[in-house]
Amino acid sequence: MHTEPNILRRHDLDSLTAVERAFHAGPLAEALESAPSVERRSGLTAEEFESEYRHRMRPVVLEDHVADWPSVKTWSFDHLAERCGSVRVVVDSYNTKAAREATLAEFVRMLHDHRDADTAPIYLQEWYYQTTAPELAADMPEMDIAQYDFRRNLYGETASTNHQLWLGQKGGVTRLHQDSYSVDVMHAQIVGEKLWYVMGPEAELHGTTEADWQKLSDAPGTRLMRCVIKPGDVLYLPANWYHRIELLTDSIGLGRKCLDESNLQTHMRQRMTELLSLLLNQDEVRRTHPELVDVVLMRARSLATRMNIDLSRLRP
Ligand SMILES: O=C(O)CCC(=O)C(=O)O
Repeated sequence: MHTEPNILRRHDLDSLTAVERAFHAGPLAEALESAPSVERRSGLTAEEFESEYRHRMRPVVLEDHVADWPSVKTWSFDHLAERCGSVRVVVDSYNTKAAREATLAEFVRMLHDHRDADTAPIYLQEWYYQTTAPELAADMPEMDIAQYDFRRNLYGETASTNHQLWLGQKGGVTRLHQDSYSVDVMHAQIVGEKLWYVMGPEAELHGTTEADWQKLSDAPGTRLMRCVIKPGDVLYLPANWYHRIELLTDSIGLGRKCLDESNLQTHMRQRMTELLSLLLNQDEVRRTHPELVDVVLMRARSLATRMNIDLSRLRP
């Protein structure tokens, strides 16, 4: 059985907990306090963004880049509850024990009720709103800087507009992770503020719960940085950068992924590896990666649906 040596890339609960703990106390937490900020730029043209950041694979916060979006100007939690309150969502979907179905209106009510309660913050993570509330898309128009997204050539227009909304309560956390399939992150902040800690793709630490966090913090490849994004800001992170997010206030953000053509080969290889492993070796995969199988199946099914693929047939 292959065990991922880099603790930052493991998905088992012990490793996830050890990494999360390192963000709260110890050498990594101390290094984060003084970590440099991700560069902030305002008024960049799409060409400047391309040449200064995307082609050089440098993270950047584009200040106020979507400040004129209707969502940034008008949205609140209550506004969304009024517009699409009956839509069903899965709250706390990243926490298998806490995950539960609710309507969006119920989620917003829970958010209000939890405000003064001594309970864990609730988070509606990765809501693929376009299948259940497509009318919201008009309030988040396509960004000029995202035109390079190669997924529309691969999967068609519908599948490539598979963006996600993240709605959560102050204190909510998305643990450190890299996005799957080598896609770039473009995260637009709509309501509230979020703190992002990011690390370069070379960041690596072998070991288990006793890992040497000082070594990681000191390594040049770690490239530890932080930034706070505010309504109207867009954070660009090149593919495979690690990120961990903490909600400084109640928050709504749009996760919009982009596939850079230069990552096409890696992207296809990762997708094929997943699909072929599921198809040809599912029992072994269930044994070695029990926490990932259902997620990967769900993602593959949803991509197939959006691509209009009939899963009961071999050929059209
Ligand atoms: O905002 C969050 O909590 C997570 C967002 C994220 O991981 C992403 O957009 O890739």
